[in-house]
Amino acid sequence: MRIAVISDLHLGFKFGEERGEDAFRNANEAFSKALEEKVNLILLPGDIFHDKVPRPEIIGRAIELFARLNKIPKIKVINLKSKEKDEMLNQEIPAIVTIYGTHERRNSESINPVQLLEKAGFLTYLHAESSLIEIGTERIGIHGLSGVPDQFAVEAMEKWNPKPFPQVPNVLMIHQTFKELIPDVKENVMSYANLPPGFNLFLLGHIHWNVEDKHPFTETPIIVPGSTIRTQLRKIEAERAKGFYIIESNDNKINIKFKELENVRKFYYRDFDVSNTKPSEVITSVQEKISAILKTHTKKMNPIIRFKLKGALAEGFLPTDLNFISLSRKFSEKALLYFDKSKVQSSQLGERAKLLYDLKQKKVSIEEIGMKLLLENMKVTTPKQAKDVQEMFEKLVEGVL
Ligand SMILES: [Mn+2]
Repeated sequence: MRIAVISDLHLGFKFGEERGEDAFRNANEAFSKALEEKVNLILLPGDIFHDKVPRPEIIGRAIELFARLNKIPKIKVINLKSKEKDEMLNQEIPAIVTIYGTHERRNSESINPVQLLEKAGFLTYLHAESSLIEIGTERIGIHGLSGVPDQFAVEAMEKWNPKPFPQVPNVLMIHQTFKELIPDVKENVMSYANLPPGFNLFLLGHIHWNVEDKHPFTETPIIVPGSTIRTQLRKIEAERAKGFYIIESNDNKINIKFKELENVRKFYYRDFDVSNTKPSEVITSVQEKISAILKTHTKKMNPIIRFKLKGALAEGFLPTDLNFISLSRKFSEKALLYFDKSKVQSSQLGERAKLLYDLKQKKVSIEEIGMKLLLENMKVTTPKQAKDVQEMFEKLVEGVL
């Protein structure tokens, strides 16, 4: 049997903005390619939607998309198991099996958008459930744990404790943070070691870049298709292609291949060192870099260009002096520009610049700054004058004068 694994479609991401079509366009391309590949089953490891309560416009578009998949013949669920139940169903279901992700999870009394698509008959979702699926003469075990808050993921997996179905290939889908994939995460999250034994393949949603890995003990393949759309604009997202997987399972042997999406908006990521540079020089240099990128950019769709700026600006300048508004305007017809200034520092600041900087960082109150500037400008020389000015200022602040 042939299975497509498509993850993190994020339908509705930036809806109504220039990038608003990207999620739908990419999902559409992935679905078209999956249909061309004549897959028997599509697995979606979470985050079909970007929002847990999507607007009807987005749900409508999602329905149009999923209706295209009705062409795939129905499959049969033979057995459905969880902690609470073990049902022999022998029932036909759509050939789309999913879990819901972190972006879709709602409280247990509410209906999330993936459950809505299930009610509409487009797909089946699993939450701490194992399904024995039959397609033609072949069978496969599909096990799924929908997204849970990361701090409860280990516990949820232990409680569920899924067991592979005997004599068939078994695939487990999960949508969580793994410390092997996001090492800088602080909370106690899942690790590969928490994945249960006896499975042939692990399919991970949630991580937005493509990764192929192996379980450290069992060598079971761990596949992260990555999202079909770039949302976080991390450097790694610029380096990895967007796409999905085709899995072929024959006589317990599993063969995987990555299928790249071709019509994806290009994303360029640039590190930029601003050390000892004046803001005006930074702007000029960034502008040249944007022009150079655009010269080589041949695709019709405007690219995303993100600059990660770091270092200490020339003396006397503040990160806030770096203003890219005019650049964004200049290139607004040609590119989507993003500037990350969070790692820009100031070298020894002048006294006044430091005050303003501290104010912007909310380290000092506006009253403290006002007082300091007033004392400077009134050319106060004696402590008596200073006291008078201070009293007057305090009265002004309190609205007494
Ligand atoms: Mn996601």
